[in-house]
Amino acid sequence: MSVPLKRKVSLLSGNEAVARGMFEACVKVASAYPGTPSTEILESFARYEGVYAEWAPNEKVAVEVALGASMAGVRSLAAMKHVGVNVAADPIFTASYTGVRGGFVIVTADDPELHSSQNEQDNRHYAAAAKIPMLEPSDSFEAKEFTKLAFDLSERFDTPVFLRTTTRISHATGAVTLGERSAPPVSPGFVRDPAKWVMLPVHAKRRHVVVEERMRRLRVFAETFEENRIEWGDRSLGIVTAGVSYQYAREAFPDASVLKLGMAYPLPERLIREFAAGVSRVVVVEELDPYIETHVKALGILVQGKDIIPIVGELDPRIVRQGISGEAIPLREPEEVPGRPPNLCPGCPHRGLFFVLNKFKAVVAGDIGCYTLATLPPLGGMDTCVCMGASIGNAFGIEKALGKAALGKVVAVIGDSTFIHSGITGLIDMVYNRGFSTVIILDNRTTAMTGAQDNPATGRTLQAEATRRLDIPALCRAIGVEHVYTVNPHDMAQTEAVLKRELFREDVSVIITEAPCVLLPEHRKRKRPVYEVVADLCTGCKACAKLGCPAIEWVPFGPADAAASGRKAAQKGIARINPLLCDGCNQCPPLCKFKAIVEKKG
Ligand SMILES: Cc1ncc(C[n+]2csc(CCOP(=O)(O)OP(=O)(O)O)c2C)c(N)n1
Repeated sequence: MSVPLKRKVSLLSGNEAVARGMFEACVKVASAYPGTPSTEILESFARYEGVYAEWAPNEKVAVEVALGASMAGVRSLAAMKHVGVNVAADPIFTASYTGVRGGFVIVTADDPELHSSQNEQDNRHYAAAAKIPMLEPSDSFEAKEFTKLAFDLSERFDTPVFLRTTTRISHATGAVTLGERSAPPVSPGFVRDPAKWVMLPVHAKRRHVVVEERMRRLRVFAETFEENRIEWGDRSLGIVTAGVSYQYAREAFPDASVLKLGMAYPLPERLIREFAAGVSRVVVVEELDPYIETHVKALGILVQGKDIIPIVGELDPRIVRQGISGEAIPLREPEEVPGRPPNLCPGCPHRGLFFVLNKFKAVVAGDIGCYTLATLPPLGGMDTCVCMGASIGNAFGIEKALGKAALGKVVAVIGDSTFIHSGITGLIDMVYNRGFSTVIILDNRTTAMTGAQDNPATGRTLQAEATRRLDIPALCRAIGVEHVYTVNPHDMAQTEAVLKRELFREDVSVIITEAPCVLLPEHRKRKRPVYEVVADLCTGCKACAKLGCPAIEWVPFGPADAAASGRKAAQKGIARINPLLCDGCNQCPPLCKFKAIVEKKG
């Protein structure tokens, strides 16, 4: 990215604005694991010159790398989606004790409404639990400014700082004033200080006292922090709000008095009291949990919140207006848009695996990735999905619960990136504790679900350097798995044969399905065949439709069509392959026993 220093205002998404803020704050080291809605922070930052940005194998490692960089006196940041903080919580809670040297910021990108997540947790609680201050921007402009502020606060108070965004902040674009880079007050170099960096109980005990003293100073700071501000208006209604909810509240009640909190933790008690005393009715407008509301109530202030504002899902100006005013505001007429259930892409290698796996009627302990879409009909191929890496542990637990009866009936499926993220330890458990379930690693050469990021098994870094490629089969063997096989999931006959053998083996097996994601540029560049249905041979049996491939369409016959074409009256229609969608994966031709699916010539 060429950095437009001369242009002073740019339209940036919240994620791009955070990256710009990192650049202006002279961040040296940034580490992340992809996850919607946070992914583009590192992707944008990596394009600036002279910075180091990496994909870590998981969020815990990302935080450890960034903390290490901070220990060595440079500014650093770790970014993740909300559930990533669960994975990274261990180093985060103790980083609160060690504090920092170079400014250290952790971005938690929350996902109210679960646009792309397995839960809707509210990570403001993490700030309070870990005793780490948290800033909450309410648009792209603030996303950049708060990022810079977070680094200043981190160094000033010797603490990691959370920057919390939500999907609408991360992905919406807004005007951002671009600034110059300003050098941080610290300089690189590791200074030995075991009492600060080595968290033995004897040291940690003293650091806890430091943390509490820091919290006391931060509480004082919060009272005069200029991003906690009162906007006086009509005093009959006072809204306390933060983040994107501030925009909704302002739009719904442009004349109301508003206390906008730029710092979600710690909260400014005196300012809240002053605000509440100046208005006749106080309402907290916040998405998800009654986090601010609980705090305000603890101050003995009469306040409304989740009794009138939903606790589940995102808000919008209509919901806020309706909740506070009590008037029923009708929804706009829904647009006439045909429903489009999510589906695996045409030619996706995962489809071949799940089609075959279905034949075995096994319990499929699943995981998170594109392949989770195989849960939906017609594949209906996944029975559990909890969090990244859970499939292998879940499968082993099911095996242990069922005992010998589980032989041939329990399978774990997990993507390459997810296996590296947090599946490896589950596999070690299965080997160590003498399991016999089958683990299938779906290696599509990328982290597809979040937009095709590189990972340790792709041989390329975030900053597009060639690197050593993690050898997944060798890794599995090193763990102690004796039966490791690689199959091409588009070759469903071969995949079925290997599954049939391994499912019933009284020992752990790993089957790696290896075929590139169809969206990878190197795959798209390859010349691929296109298949077509020979209309005269198609009997309308729909065997091919069981794949659920979006390229296979169904053309129903009108009342006269069957007779006119000389077919059996029972035939309801024929299959057709959309040549624009067909990826030439060759999964469907073997399914047609009438040999009606052939390669299109010319
Ligand atoms: C703790 C956590 N971090 C990140 C994510 C976001 N996420 C969901 S699946 C996934 C990786 C998917 O990649 P892979 O396992 O290779 O499967 P693919 O999508 O390529 O089939 C990521 C990063 C998440 N859900 N949870």
